[in-house]
Amino acid sequence: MVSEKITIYGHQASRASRPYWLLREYGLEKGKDFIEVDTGGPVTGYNEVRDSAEFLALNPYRLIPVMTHGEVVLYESQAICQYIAALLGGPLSGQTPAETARINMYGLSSISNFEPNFLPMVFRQGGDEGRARYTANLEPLLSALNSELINRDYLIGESRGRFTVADVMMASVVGQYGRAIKFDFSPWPDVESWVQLTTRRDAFYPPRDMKVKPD
Ligand SMILES: N[C@@H](CCC(=O)N[C@@H](CS)C(=O)NCC(=O)O)C(=O)O
Repeated sequence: MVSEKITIYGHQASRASRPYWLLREYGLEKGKDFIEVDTGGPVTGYNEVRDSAEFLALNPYRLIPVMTHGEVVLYESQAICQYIAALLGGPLSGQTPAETARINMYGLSSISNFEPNFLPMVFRQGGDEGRARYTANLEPLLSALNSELINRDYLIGESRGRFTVADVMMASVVGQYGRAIKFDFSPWPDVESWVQLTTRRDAFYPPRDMKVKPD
């Protein structure tokens, strides 16, 4: 499907799960169509990759995921997902400049609005008090997302919408983290059904044995 293999640095139980989900949505297979480089972490154990000169040349910030595709080198999970969608095209990608811009908008919103409140709960930061505070922060955000999903299945497209990279990016945060912490979405029924629709797809599989750090 792609003439040159995409390489993703990062393991499934990290933000690299976002491009891996998208690659699977395109029917691409690990090893055959794309390469996964184990950069170590809490699940796979730590290794030296991230301290290597090769890796730091790709991302001087030392963070995963990183993608290489021929001469193209990208870090930031949202940028990587949007590159893959632009490269492989089809209904998962933006069909017009407006759709592409809205896809970018949801990618940015996922990491600027939702991630700073969901991720600390995954790592149980602040214990019960932290969870209450992050949940309170999320209430207006989830109400806003719910209003965007009323009468829709997906974020982008006409009528009820169609599944796109925008859903992959947003559900990688709201859906994946929300499910990991058993977040109660019931006050936001349209978000709840969208979480179910997106994260029950075959191509989505969360890092089941993700270990979370205690406080
Ligand atoms: N905004 C970045 C965040 C990247 C990031 O913080 N990655 C984490 C892993 S999910 C990381 O590399 N942390 C440092 C470490 O694990 O040593 C993205 O979405 O790609």
